Formats: sequence, C-alpha cells, structure tokens
Amino acid sequence: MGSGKTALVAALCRELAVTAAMGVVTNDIYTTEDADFLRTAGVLDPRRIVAVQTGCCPHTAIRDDIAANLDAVEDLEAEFGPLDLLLVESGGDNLTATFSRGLADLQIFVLDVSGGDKVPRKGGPGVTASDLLVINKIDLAAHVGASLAVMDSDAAAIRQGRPVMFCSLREDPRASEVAAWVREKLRRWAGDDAARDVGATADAGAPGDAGAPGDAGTAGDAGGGRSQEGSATE
Ligand SMILES: Nc1nc2c(ncn2[C@@H]2O[C@H](COP(=O)(O)OP(=O)(O)O)[C@@H](O)[C@H]2O)c(=O)[nH]1
Ligand SMILES: [Mg+2]
Repeated sequence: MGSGKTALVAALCRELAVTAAMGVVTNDIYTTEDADFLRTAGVLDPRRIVAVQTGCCPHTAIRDDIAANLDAVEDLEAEFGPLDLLLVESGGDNLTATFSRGLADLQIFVLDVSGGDKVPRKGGPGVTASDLLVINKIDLAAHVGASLAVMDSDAAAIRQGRPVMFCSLREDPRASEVAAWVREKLRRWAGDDAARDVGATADAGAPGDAGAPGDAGTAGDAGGGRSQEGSATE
C-alpha cells in the first residue's frame, strides 16, 4: 500500500486521456478513497472512474474472483466505449498480488523505494512477471538509505529482461517514461486491429465468404478486451 499506484493512474490519465478514450476502475476494501481522489484531482471525466469495493483483500478480486471488476469494466465499456485504455488499480502484498490475465492484458507493478532496496530481490509474481515494473519515489532514496543501483541489478536479475523503470511521481507527475511505454502498446494494438480489419474487409470481398463481417465484429470485441491494464503492489 502507498507505493504510488493512484498517483500513477492520475499521471497516465493526465498524459494519455487527451488522445485515448479512457476509463478507470479502482479497488478498495470498504471505501471509495482512490476513486474519490482521482475524481477530485480532475484528471478524467468523473463518470469514467468507477470504484469497486472488494470487501476482502483486493488481491482476491484481481486474481481469484474477478467478477466484480469485470462487471465494472463492462459497464464502463457499455457506457463510454469503445475505450482505448481501461486502467484497473488494485493492490495487495507483493507475494500474492497479481492480475488474472482474464482481467488485465498488461500488468504494471509499482514498488516504492522507501520499502527498502531488498524488495525487488524478494520476488513475488508482480515483481518477477509483471509486464512493467515501476520503482517509484526515487526522490526518497537518500532519505531511507536505499540503493537504486542494488534495486536495479536485483530487478534485472529476477525479471530476466522484462522492463524496469525508475521514477518519482512527485517530480514527474505525468510519468513521462511509463506513459510512453503505454502509448507504444496502444499504438501496436491499434496497428494490429487495423491489420485485422483490413484482413476481414478483404475476406468480406471474397466471393461466397458470408461469414467475414461477423469476423470483423469479433476482432473489434477483442480490441475492447485488450484495453485493460492493471497496476498492483504491496
Ligand atoms: N515523495 C514521494 N511521494 C509520493 C510519490 N508518489 C506518490 N507519493 C505519495 O505517496 C502517498 C501514497 O500514494 P498513492 O498514489 O495513494 O499510493 P497507492 O496506495 O499505491 O495508491 C501519497 O501521499 C502520494 O502523494 C513520489 O514519487 N515521491
Ligand atoms: Mg491507491
């Protein structure tokens, strides 16, 4: 808790909502604190921010029984879709928190320098297998005696080539490097969808291929299903 997940969601909204159709789902056990913060911060149309109260440790709602989060995602898509990017913020202990691939296409895991430089080497599914590991609050490293070099080499060793980014959302409230990473994913997905649409259109033109328009619809749905993204941490 407290590593900067909501700050990162706010930053990504600030940076990306100008060009991408976005929605946000937050998870809290009993409150709507994170959604309230994001609405007050004015980073996105408040109606596009939905709070899910998990009633249990949030890692359960992103890993085991994802129904409440899927409902929220589908409601947002139905009201504001097609969405390009849907962020689901949730949390939990490093050793348990991980997003089901049924909920999130990509997972960004946020660690906090002030948790100590030992955290990356302790592993856990978020640290080892997330699509992007963000190590936040580097502005605090000197104050807590954390070595960024140690965190960097431990994270590189345990992640086997998966990307790691260091940042201070205090100093860079637009999370420029992380936003660029997400933007690149969106660009690739848009390219994939365009290629698939061209393929489906070509199929539709082929004599006797009555099923092709239906295929194109399925491709669009798949694009919607890919527009989810998670971030989680201790
Ligand atoms: N010093 C510092 N504080 C930060 C940074 N990012 C977030 N915070 C603060 O850390 C606290 C927890 O952030 P929040 O985004 O709510 O964490 P979450 O619980 O992971 O969603 C808030 O008071 C933020 O202002 C950072 O890069 N540096
Ligand atoms: Mg939060």
